[in-house]
Amino acid sequence: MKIAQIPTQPFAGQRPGTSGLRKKVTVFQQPHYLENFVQALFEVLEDRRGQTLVLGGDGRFHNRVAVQTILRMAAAHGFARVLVGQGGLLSTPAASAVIRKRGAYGGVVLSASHNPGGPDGDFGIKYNIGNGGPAPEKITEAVYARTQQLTSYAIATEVDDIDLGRLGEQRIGDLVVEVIDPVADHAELMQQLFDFDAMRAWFASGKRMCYDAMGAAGGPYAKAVLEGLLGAPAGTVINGEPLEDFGGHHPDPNPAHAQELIAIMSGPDAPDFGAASDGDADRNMILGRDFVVTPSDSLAVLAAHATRVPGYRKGLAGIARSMPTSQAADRVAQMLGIACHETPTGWKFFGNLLDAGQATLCGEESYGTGSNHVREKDGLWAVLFWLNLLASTGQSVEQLVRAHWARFGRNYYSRHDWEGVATDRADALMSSLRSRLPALAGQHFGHLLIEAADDFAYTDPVDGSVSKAQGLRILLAGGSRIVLRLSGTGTEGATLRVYLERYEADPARLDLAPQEALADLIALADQLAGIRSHTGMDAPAVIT
Ligand code: VG1
Ligand code: CO
Repeated sequence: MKIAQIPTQPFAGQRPGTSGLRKKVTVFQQPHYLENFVQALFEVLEDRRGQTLVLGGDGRFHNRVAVQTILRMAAAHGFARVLVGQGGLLSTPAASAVIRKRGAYGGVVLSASHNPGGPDGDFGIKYNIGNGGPAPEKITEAVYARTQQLTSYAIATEVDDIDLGRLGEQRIGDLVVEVIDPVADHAELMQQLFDFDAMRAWFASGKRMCYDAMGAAGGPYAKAVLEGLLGAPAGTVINGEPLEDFGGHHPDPNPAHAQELIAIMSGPDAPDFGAASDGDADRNMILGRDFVVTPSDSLAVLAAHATRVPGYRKGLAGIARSMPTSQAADRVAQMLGIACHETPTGWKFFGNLLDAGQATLCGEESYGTGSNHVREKDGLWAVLFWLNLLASTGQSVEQLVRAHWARFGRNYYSRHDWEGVATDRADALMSSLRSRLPALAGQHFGHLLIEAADDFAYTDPVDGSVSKAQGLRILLAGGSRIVLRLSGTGTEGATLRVYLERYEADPARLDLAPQEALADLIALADQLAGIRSHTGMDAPAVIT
């Protein structure tokens, strides 16, 4: 092996967003593009020498090429060992589990998550620290700053590719590359948390489920646990083979993109339980028979029933939710007498709360749910939590949710995504509304009263770091909210996310269609922000 110093020049725009650096595959295919980012990362990780790194991705197009490059760069930068998932595969929650279990220094996860894949799709890279969670902004900003100053990168040359199919140790010079089973550590962790006997009995009694892995990384994990350990019949997991282009689908588990599963769950022979996960298997969608559970409600239901599950028998230290996520979990926290923390969007903001023991369960409205078992959201974990509840209560998904609404009231919720907006128009919309926020408090719009309006800022209670401009909030009397923010994961133009929430306690009004229940707020959002006029669009591209 030789180590080459390859001359390079900075690329603009290598700043990680909500969850790592995401760009079109064609951007990553430019010579030196990935190498520059990895060089900047390794330079920032000053005490990396002699350490163990975890490496893997969601299996999308360009994954294998990128894995070989990063292995050669790890060899050139003094790492002692890299644990890489077989086939280059590691779901995001599995990478987190492996980092924690093996005491690794950190991990590199190659994923653009729920974004489409393939040669014309997206690719991404993110770094996770030793607690298994996404690098905090302090690190991602330092990496970005380095990318803007690079003149060369170091990489091992005159070496063979690692055989990613062969389990066990191989070498690049002094670097030991260990190809590991991507599923084993995560599956073992699941068995520590959930009542596998009860879930096995649930399947044995003839209950059925359908898990849509959407042609992405979640398939092997779901098959190993559901069809393997829990004895669910073969075929319980659909689209279970990870494909480089996800079969041409958009691997985003929501009712808009998981239409095959929605059709199965609303069909005449619908199984009892439906679930789906995204590209890197950290998101989850939960369905009952002809019944969709919102992610915000899912978090609240899991929190309310947590002590029924072995891993959470002792109760919860606290709950954390991202700011746009509905306040359903807050009501459960209040009932339990524990804190409900409100953080900016993105899992990295949960890390300190979890490490400090201030939160046990976390959730985001974007189909993300998780706990202190790892430091990422975890699709299969959420599905098993629900399955454990179905098995231990004997109730259906719909019964559990309706009982929850009857007890706590219902937080009607919807997110409207305006995709592909010209960046300058989206910025103009946000800055115009931002400048008018101070004047909104106290104003009436029909029967709606605005109590407060601000640009959400967060001070991390553990390390005191401050994150500003995390979303425009319009808070109305009675607990209703309108939130607007721009996506930090897209790769084309800007995506405006409009989050809408209304609380309803009247037992006679718990069964409305969400878009109707939220109609006043939807109209007010457009009136206040001028969404249609700014974007020139008639309707959001995706409603969840
Ligand atoms: C979106 C979601 C956010 C989530 C992030 C990463 O970010 O809104 O809740 O944490 O994706 O999820 P944004 O900035 O586009 O709104 V994943 O599964 O794409 O890693
Ligand atoms: Co994801």
